[in-house]
Amino acid sequence: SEKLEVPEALTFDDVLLRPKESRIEPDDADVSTRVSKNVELNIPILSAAMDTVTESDTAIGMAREGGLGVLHRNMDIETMVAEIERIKRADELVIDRENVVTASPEQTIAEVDTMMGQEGVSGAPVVDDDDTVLGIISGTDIRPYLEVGETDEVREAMTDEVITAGVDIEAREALELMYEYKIERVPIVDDDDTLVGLVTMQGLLQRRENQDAAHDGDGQLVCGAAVGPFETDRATAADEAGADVLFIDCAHAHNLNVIESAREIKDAVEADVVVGNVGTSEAAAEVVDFADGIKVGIGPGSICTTRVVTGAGMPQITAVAEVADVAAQEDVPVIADGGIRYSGDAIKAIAAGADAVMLGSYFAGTEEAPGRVITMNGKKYKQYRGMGSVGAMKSGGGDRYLKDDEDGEEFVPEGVEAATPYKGTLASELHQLVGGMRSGMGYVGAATIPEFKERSEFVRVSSAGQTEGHPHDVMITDEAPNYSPD
Ligand code: RVP
Repeated sequence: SEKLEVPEALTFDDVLLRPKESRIEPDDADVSTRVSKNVELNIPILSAAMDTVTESDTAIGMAREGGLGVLHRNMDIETMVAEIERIKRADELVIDRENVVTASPEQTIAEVDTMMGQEGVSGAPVVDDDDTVLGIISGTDIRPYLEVGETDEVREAMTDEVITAGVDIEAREALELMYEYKIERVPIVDDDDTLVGLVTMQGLLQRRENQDAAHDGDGQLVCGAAVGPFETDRATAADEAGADVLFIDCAHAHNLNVIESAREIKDAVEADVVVGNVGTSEAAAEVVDFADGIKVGIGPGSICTTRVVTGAGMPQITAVAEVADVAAQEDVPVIADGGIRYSGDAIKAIAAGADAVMLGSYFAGTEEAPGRVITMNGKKYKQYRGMGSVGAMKSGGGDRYLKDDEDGEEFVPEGVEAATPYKGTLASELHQLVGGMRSGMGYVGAATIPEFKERSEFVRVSSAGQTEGHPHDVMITDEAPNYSPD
């Protein structure tokens, strides 16, 4: 029957990268990329919009390492706005006035000491009622008074010859000022000496530690946010709060209602809009004219049961390659979402045509990820669940899978609730992931992601070849940081 003349579709384990002539050492490989038309990253990695993967801690960690965290949408809009603001403020050079802890000259030493302790700061600009900067007070200034003059006023103890700077100060200048005058903080003032912000040494050092952080045009960390396909309110709120990329969060974006609504959202916001998930060239063709990025993945996720529950899906390497062919015509970036277990899978997804990859389970066990720590048989795990699982849908994500009935009781889930081994920090996981990807680029002899996409070729692997590729005929005695047997 013609019905049975079916095309083959491949996934990660079906293919390997053909090794090629190379002069590229892994450290030389440039892994910077575009995640959407206007947003660049320094590593091609995104953390999934899932309630056990990405809230602000994960997003801050991702952006500090050069990637992008995508906030999940199982939270109300207000909470999401606060999360976006937290990410945006995290590594700002100049702390905004409203977030600067200040002292008044009439406060007592005891009061200011308590206040600094509560606010977790070790110094504060001293301002009068009009916010004019009069001085600065630090732990060092007040220490001598604590024994003998707790009721003395701040004006007695403060340093009144205060070094200030204007709003256009750059990180390097701020650091030079601090070194020259041996100070820890520089109040930022306008022409009338009114306080408008603060630069701290701690903030500067944090920024220096993360040289490869992904920043927006204002020097703030980049931030992504998931929005439901029909959630225009959430989209505009996230946009106004400063999210750089909105992700239309849908399990089947080749739904024409979803596409119509995504177009409307795109017109209503300034942020880039990534549309997904899709898995075929036909779906890509429907969105390529307006999407700033296309996200690919129908059923590859580790916690996803879409393929078994619905019988529909596309093995991920074929899905990415099909979509990438269409996206390339309009120069729209492609994100491969789901199914990545090892760094080798991630770089294969890029070879298939993706510009960046999104992972859930890989990050769910990290310290930064939300979710409970569970102990089983003396080992630590963290909760990891699909957004289409019963648990996640009950706490709000029901419309992603469009299956909940009126009272929300009888879900037909397309995901499971699981646990994943507790890992270390996000930074150490990313180090392994990106390190492996760089090595893959070395094997292919490509110095950049675009060059790698161009130059890489696949070979097809048999099941014997697959077995050969994993450790075999040995008993693993020590855990490797980047490999665990399935
Ligand atoms: P993985 O990295 O394999 O854990 O997959 C993560 C991806 O799985 C997510 O980015 C999302 O596209 C998909 N997902 C999330 N929830 C579900 C589900 O419940 N089916 N699937």
